[in-house]
Amino acid sequence: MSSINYNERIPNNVGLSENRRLQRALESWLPNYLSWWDELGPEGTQGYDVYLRTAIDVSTDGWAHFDYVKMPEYRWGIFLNEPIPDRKIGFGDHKGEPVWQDVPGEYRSTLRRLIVTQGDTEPASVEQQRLLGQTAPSMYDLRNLFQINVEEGRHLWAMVYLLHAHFGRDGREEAEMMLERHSGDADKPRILGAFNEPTPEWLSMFMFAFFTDRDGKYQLASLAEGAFDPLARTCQFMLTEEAHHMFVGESGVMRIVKRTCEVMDEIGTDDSERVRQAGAIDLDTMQKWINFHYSISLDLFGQELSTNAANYYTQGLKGRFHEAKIDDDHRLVDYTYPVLMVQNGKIVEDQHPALTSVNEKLRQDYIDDCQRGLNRWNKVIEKHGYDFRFELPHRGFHRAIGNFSDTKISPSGKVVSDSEWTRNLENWLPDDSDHDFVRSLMKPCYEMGKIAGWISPPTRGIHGNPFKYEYVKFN
Ligand code: BYC
Repeated sequence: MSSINYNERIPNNVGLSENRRLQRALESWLPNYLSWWDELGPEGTQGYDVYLRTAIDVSTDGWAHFDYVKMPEYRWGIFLNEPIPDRKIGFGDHKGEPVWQDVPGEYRSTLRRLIVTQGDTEPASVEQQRLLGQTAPSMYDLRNLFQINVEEGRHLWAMVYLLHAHFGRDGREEAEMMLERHSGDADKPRILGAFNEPTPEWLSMFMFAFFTDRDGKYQLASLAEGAFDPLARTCQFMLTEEAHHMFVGESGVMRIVKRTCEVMDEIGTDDSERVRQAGAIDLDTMQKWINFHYSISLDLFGQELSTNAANYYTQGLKGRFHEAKIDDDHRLVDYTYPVLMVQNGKIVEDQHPALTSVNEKLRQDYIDDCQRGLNRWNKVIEKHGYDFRFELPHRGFHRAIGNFSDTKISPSGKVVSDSEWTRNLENWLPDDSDHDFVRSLMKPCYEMGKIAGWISPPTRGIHGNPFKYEYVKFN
């Protein structure tokens, strides 16, 4: 492991300067990346100086260095966590063997595919969020958006490095394709469904950061368990950055809830229409956003029963969340797992081989984590004395992938007819008028220390600074 060399064009702790060929290949990808950032990164922000955290070291304090940076000049680098000496494979057929530093030939295409799928989501999210810089509710939020954007860009670098370093010519071609597919593009869309949905306003931004980034946490944690050590170490490092993205999501929604409750207190009613007239986002509307973002994020875990997932596990490529903490044989050949299915118009629970159910197990871990966040939001409502509580819809609601994709399920988990679905849709998911309303609130508020009326300020600022701080210099 070499230390980070910041004088290089591409800062890294992978000894890039000792591998001229790889260094040249990545340096020739850099201008393509920068023109992609220019074209599809945050719109109109090239000259802004942003108070950003940049990784300068992978040690606990070294990755949190703060300074003003113009985003196109951000030091997108390649950072892997330190190797764990004598690390052994923790699950599957190769359990107990040393981890791999190179890609075994027989798993090459599967690993490449996993890395490409992971990598594809990173620039996708930047594309989805590219217009949000025009309507942030405060300078603090604007800065957080840009922090997330540059880190997603760095996560793309992380995957592109692996492709270049370990997959030869087809890896380089895949790296090119990462910049050719675009979110929502009819001809060349991003690979996974949720990454082709627009993120047109800040309620969606916070929900995306809470629900969809959290899928990132669980997928990265599963890949971090894997036998291919460079991927595992890369994912470990990405997870440290991911935590801040989820914080932005959870605290963002929390601040909206708080503001809404304050407005309800002020006007003396929780009537949705009145709340909207008072310029806040009513809780019913927020529930619809939860229903949407949660359900499309559930799809990101793949099918409940997946031979792909079973193979990834058996081959040691992708484990379960916190694999080592689970008390079983880590091979799963003789285990079963409960999975919900639709049979004869009813939802029933069946036991299935645990191996083919690993996607579902991961989804369950994710659901439990989401529920904890909702409980925290609900506490705010409870504190203000209102009866309303947010709920996660049933896992079968509004699904496009897996067991429920052909059946209409209500948020409460009832199988419903097509006509019942259509009749209730406007109560369950955002419709045009909801979108119009939320968009109507989106006015930029960029005066230092000021904030839009539909969200409350954060309890603290960034890196010990107050909320009233010049987080972005517009120049
Ligand atoms: N959309 O056997 P199955 C993040 C496809 S987010 C479209 O269940 P598998 C981030 C599937 O590809 C984390 N297609 O699949 C967050 C397969 O295709 P083929 C991203 C889908 O492989 C915010 C077929 O359906 N990381 O980091 O077990 C901001 C059969 O499905 C979808 C990863 O995803 C879908 N939603 O599971 C920035 C980790 N779901 O074989 C970043 C890497 C499934 O028929 N990826 N399909 O052509 C994986 O581990 C797996 O590919 C999946 C799918 C878990 C996604």
